[in-house]
Amino acid sequence: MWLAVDIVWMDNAMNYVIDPVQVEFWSLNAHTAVSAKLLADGKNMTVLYTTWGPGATAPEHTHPHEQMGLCLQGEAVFVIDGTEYLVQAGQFYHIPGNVPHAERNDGDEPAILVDFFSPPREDLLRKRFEF
Ligand code: NI
Repeated sequence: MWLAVDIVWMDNAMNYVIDPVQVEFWSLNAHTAVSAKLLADGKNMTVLYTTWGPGATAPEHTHPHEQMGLCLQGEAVFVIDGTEYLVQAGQFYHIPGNVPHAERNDGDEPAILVDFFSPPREDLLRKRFEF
């Protein structure tokens, strides 16, 4: 006997539930070996999913947006305000606005990071990294 259960999948324009597998990848400019997916384009924040191949790098940069995130897979070195931090799968990070930072993957396996930016990153919404 079947129970009547309403399950709503991703057929809603608001995308209340987001499956990264369904989101298209694009190459993140100004980075090496980093691909990105724009997971959510919210009113007050932007969520970006990035995959970092072995040896991947991001240039040191600074933006007014507050940036928080988590490492879903692998590990990444964050240089935040001149100090290096190793962020491993399952760990989170927090970069206040206007604090210089860079990231890289020194490991042998791809790393996956999910970033939450507030206010929204207008550049990333255009699939361009400008900060
Ligand atoms: Ni940043």
